[in-house]
Amino acid sequence: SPIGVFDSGIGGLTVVRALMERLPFEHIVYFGDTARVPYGVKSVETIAHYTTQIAEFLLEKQVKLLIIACNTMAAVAAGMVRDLSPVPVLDVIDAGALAAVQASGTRRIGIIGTPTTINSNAYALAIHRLDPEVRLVSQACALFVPLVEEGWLDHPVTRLAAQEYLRPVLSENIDTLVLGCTHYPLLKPLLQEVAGAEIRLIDSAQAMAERAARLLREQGLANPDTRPPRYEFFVTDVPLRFQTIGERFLGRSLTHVHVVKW
Ligand code: DGN
Repeated sequence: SPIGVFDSGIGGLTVVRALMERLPFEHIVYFGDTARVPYGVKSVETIAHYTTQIAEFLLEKQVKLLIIACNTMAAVAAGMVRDLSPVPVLDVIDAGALAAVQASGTRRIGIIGTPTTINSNAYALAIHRLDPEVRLVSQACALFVPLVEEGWLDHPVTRLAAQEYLRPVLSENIDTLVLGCTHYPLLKPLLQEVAGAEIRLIDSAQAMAERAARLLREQGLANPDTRPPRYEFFVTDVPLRFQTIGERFLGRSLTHVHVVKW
């Protein structure tokens, strides 16, 4: 059976890409709520309602594991998904928090994400659950999602925005920076340049792929079959430039896309 991955839109395709690379024999079903994105500006009740609806859709597809790829959904509704799901649930915030705590030597960690993710304090809670001594500094980077969707991955405007956003974070002597949003892995080269080579960037998509690989191994859920797996993508709308943006996130051509009308 497949792994179910979901996101508020197409951003979670960075997580799918990391899973494809780390677990090349696993079937994947993706759900992106492209008609209702962005979730970042909606109420907790609404986000919880949408998230439940998506989790139930994927459970009907007989997934063996649910992955919440969206930081905003993870921040607000991960507990609810865990309560309703008969299969294991992993979320990007837990995965990113664990990888950051393991990577940091000085225990001074920076977190960047969307305003909703940063305001939810979910990363701070997850990191402090693992290590209460960690000093955290967080920064909402509202402009990064539109800049990434515009394809300005190595553009002077993006570099300037990154310098502005990271200045207060870097002045706190962090040694580790968590990229707490589905879109930020695409900015990794630029952010590494702005942050400096000595700062460890935690790509939450890669952290999730590692976490999922470990869970499948530990619970004996890995697919023993080594034939090419099936990938299926469900979205609630096909917005402008969907194909171009989706393929940039996924790093390969995007096929087997189905539109679900809710
Ligand atoms: N997928 C969202 C996240 O990881 O925070 C970003 C896109 C959005 O909903 N604004």
